[in-house]
Amino acid sequence: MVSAAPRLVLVLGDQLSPGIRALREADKARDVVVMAEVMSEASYVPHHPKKIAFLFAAMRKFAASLRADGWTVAYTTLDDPDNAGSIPAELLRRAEEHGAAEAIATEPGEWRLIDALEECPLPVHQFADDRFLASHARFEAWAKDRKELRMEWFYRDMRRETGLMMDGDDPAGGKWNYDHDNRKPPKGGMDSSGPMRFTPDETVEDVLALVEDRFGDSFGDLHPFTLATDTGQARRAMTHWIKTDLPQFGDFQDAMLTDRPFLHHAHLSFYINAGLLDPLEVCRAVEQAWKAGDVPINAAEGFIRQIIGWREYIRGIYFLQGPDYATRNILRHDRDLPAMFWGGDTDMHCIRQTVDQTRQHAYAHHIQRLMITGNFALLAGISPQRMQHWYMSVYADAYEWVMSANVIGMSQFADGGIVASKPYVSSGNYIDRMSDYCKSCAYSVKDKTGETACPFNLLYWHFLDRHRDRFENNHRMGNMYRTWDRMDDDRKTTVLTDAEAWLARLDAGEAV
Ligand code: FAD
Ligand code: DLZ
Ligand code: SF4
Repeated sequence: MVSAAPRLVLVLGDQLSPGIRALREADKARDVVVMAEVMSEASYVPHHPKKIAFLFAAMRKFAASLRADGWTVAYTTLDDPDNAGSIPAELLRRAEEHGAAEAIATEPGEWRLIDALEECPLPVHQFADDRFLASHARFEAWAKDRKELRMEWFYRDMRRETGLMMDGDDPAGGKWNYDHDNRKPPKGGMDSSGPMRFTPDETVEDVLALVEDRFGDSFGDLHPFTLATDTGQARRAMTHWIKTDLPQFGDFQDAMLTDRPFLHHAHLSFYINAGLLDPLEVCRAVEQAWKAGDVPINAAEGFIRQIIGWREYIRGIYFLQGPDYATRNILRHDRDLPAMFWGGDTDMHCIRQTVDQTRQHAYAHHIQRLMITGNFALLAGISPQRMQHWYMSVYADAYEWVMSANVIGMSQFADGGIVASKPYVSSGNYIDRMSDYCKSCAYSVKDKTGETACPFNLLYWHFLDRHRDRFENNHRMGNMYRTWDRMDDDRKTTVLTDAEAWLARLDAGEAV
């Protein structure tokens, strides 16, 4: 009997889950899994070297585990002389090598790559990525006919559908959302040992040498490299975090401290997004810790909401809104990204801390991304597309499906309010309340005008003033405009003049 030609089974660098759809659809005895380290993916933005090393090491280990499980795997390393340079080109090369006439894949998380697979001369069937709770159709059905796409309503549906922290039809503890308890400022003596660290094995060492050689000049420290690079390690990291930090996660979710990049955050997004951890598995483990009485309800609910609420919702918006979403810029902000985002000198301690940690760890926690770098960019009028490019480049958990609605929508309000009902902007007061940054800053958070005034204070009013037409009737911003309107005219003029002068220095490339 003549055996049928093999199909190629594409597994991308962020699809490292043994149960991924394309593998479930494939025939282990006949088909060939294709995995490839390619320059097109490694350089479409200047990724942080830690991100590249993390993904390549995890890809190599995943390929080894598939082989051990009986799959035929055609794996291409970046330095393979035959490497064709892109995912479609690698598929074509492998098709010729194995006599395959078609390929199957799990839908990638970026329109860019979905389109590239559609245009590939080899037919590639893309199956839905069912590692997410809400399919595209499910999210569309939820969004249809709604005037406002607020995350909270979507989240409640996901609670009901998963049964997570539910008491019959009601939320456990009687409330859907305990966010109110999750905004405590940092307190003295707060400590955490941080995420679990892993010593690089031989596979990781090989990848580190390659990445050092090819991407050593990009922004970001490759060493020390202590990330988990397989599911076993990622599960140990998760269990460690649930035991050591989850109990405090809720209370101090919004807090920021100098030289404490992780505080009580999970540091699990790298692993979940690459497929090493299943999001529902993480949520069930958290629910279990709460049921066992080891974790307070505000911590468990707060974390589960981030995963089945925010993470799913953010992806839903990206696919619902379509490929042009990432190009939106409703506020017409067009300022260049200042050098301080790439490590250039600045007197702003909060920015310096966030950028330094990002350089070291390819990580910053949510409030640093939203209320330090994001808040600053929005107030200063930096182009949202340049911001998205920066965030995509520097964070190891960044893929467009999760970055776009966070940056364009939540952080920069560039989608006109689909994700956020009002812009996430604040003066220095918020940062002072939620961190210890201002104590070590060259600027004074108490000063509202003058050379030493905190730039967030100046730019906050500048933002409100220049976007008055758009925001003054937003009922959540009325108080802000009333405060501004109560200031006497001379003071307003001084604030705006000082803000303009500060922005001029920024534009001139001064280390402000
Ligand atoms: P924790 O604070 O411990 O949160 C738990 C988990 O919830 C995270 O691991 C993550 O999987 C999920 N989560 C929480 N908030 C979000 C959210 N808004 N969107 C999606 N998932 C969420 N997250 C990414 O995974 N990739 C990104 O590229 C990304 N870019 C962001 C850009 C901006 C401007 C902002 C404001 C947020 C961004 N986030 C992104 C969301 C969030 O900041 C990170 O998920 C989080 O900091 C990861 O760290 P952690 O694992 O310690 O998370
Ligand atoms: C991010 C990334 C990088 C840096 N390199 C590769 C790669 O060489 N091969 C690969 O299959 N995937 C890589 N990835 C992940 C892809 O960019 C990701 O699959 C798409 O962005 C879709 O989410
Ligand atoms: Fe940041 Fe202003 Fe505080 Fe300095 S004073 S750390 S610039 S908020």
